[in-house]
Amino acid sequence: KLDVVTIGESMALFTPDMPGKMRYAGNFSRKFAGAETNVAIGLNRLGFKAGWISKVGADELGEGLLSFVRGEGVDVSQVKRHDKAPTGIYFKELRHDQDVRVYYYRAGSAASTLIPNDINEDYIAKAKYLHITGITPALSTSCYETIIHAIHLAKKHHVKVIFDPNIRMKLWNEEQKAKEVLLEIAAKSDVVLPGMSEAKFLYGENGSSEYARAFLENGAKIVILKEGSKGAHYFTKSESGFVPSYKVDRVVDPIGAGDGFAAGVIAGLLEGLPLEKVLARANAIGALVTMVNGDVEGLPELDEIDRFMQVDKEDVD
Ligand code: KDG
Repeated sequence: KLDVVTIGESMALFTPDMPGKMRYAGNFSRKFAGAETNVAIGLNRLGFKAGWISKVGADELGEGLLSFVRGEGVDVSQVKRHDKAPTGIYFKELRHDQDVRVYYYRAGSAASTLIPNDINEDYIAKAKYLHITGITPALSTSCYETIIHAIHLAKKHHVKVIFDPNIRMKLWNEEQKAKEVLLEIAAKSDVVLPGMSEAKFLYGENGSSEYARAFLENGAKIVILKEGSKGAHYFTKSESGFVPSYKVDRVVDPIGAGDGFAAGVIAGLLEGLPLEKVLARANAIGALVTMVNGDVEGLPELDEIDRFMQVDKEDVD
């Protein structure tokens, strides 16, 4: 039985071995990543069972990706292979530690051909949470339909929906469409995890409590507003608070921190922790992910999180 099911595209990820402009890079490290599998892998490290619904190309990178995700303890029984469309690729350019860029080579990829029929109802029905990001509905119309269908199935079977808007403007053709779709999904979700800039994109310039009220009125039960390295706010109808994050001396690679954070939130909610504690741990995971190159390589186990939180406390004292 699964704790969490997630749906989306993962890709082969190439990172130049040296910082600087990628045009000069001759040597790359090949990794694998994608927001949804980042979360699933994060959950596995925390002791939970996650399953991933997707498509990969019937190609070498697809086989590598499948082995990798399976090797990280995620159930890949619902991942199909596409004969014609390839596995997507993305590049991560670390110009320097404050300037990290991504380049996608994923248009027409296998995962972008996902259709509602690819979803097995029983698979979703067995989970406690369905994790959705705003990346998948941006990939194609059929991906959007697949996400809406999956959410419908989750609701039918009382599976909670957790939504991370993960706005990637490079994937959307029109801002207005992005807003509409992301708000539609947020309205159907139990927990939403927007960053402050995402809240601003969706609702215009405002303060954190105004954003929270807007998301709660739109239908969410728990709103977690992320302020990156500063920390995160939580809001429900009856409680709210802010939980500061942890000090990171040198950010090596910030990409994937939000996914680590999301894995921490889901794990904490599954354990029934109070929101204050849920966010403290999610913040710690986010911080730990930024200290390591790669989206998932820095995802911690529980004992590593405890040690990190303890050291940070001693620093403050
Ligand atoms: O959150 C990290 C993701 O952005 C990264 O893994 C790549 O899935 C990816 C995407 O679509 O940007």
